[in-house]
Amino acid sequence: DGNELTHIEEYLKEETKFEPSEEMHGVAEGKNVIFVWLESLQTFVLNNTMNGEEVTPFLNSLIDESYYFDNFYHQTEQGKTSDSEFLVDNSLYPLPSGAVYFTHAQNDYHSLPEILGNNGYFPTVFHANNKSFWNRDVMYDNLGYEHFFDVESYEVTEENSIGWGLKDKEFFEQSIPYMQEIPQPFYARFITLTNHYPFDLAPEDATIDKYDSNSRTLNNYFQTVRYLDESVEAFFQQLKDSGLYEDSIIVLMGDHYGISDFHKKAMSTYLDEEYTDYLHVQLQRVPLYIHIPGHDGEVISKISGQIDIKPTLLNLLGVDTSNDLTFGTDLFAEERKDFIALRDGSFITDEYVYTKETCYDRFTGEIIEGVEDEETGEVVNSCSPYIEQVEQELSYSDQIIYGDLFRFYDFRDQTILSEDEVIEVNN
Ligand code: GP9
Ligand code: MN
Repeated sequence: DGNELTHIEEYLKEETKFEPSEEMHGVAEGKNVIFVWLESLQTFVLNNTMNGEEVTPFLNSLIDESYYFDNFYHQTEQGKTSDSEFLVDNSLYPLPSGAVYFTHAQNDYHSLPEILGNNGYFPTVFHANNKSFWNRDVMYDNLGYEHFFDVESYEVTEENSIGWGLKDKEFFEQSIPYMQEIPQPFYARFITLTNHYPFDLAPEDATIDKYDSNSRTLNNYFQTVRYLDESVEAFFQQLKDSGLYEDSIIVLMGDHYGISDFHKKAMSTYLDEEYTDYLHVQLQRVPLYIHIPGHDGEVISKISGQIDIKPTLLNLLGVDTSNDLTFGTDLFAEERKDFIALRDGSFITDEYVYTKETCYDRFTGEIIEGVEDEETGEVVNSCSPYIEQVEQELSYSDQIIYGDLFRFYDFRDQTILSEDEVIEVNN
């Protein structure tokens, strides 16, 4: 019941409540939010070459004109893209197994689209796939999206499709006219598709070689990543040509890894680095750009994750977040929570990476050995103080979802309702 929420509320107010940046508060007030989901894009291809060629020329150049976070981690599990959507909209963790989009699509949430909807925004999603994939149609409705431009909104032919469906360049191009019609300001998500496993691409769309290794997946990946880079470049141009650019901020984010640890050998050859558990965690970094026209931006290297997006966007848009309950904190805040938790209990702090019961130096990857505590006999090291808190935090988030606990919370005056009051509200 609502009692469990008492502890959780207390935890969130004490451990994850930090003052959002005053300097960035409201800098994008009233602007459209164009949020591009970069399917399967990982940070390791950015500012990198393959056979001497730059893999992502446009995205590399965009770093100089954006707030770019180079130590930003995805926190998804089995729900893949849908988990990343859930993290962004709710600042809650996805579930340890299964997809929350399927299992808890009827819960009460206090989502970003709902809050923005109440602040005069039009929340919408563009994605050229069946509306019921990942149960999106049901979940989007519940989260407060006004409209979902699904595959039915696009002209999809054999020529303009590959792999999972409509090619990304076509997808963006066909989306522009809709963007000019919908009410502004909007909060619009664009979910790309071409850079999806198994990374198939028509030969005429390839502008970089395949890689040469024992992994067909990694070999193909560079070509679809380059295609994604070009699609985003074209989209920026279309936004400028249509006049939408000036009134918008553009967020670009990788949703989750594309190359699993099944491809260790090829990855280790490409990166010229031994594939350790430490490297595996570091490969969970995905790019995050916040591009605000008129701002020079900067590269921000502090540790960060998808859990942090909701409070960050709300603060940029000038929405007060003091009554919200989130596990993430504003990315521009001076003081932030000092760890990023991955869904499997691994975590990253300023100095350490912890995974599979081993503590590593974040910068060198060296293992940090423990010492035996004389009193308890327990082996402790620099990661030990965080282990319990990370478990606690993930479990609190799970409790909120499993127990549908936000139905007991009145966000306006921050009070916990009793079972009877909840029944009354619903009747
Ligand atoms: C499907 C697309 C890809 O609509 O979002 O889903 P994924 O397999 O990456 O979760
Ligand atoms: Mn995905």
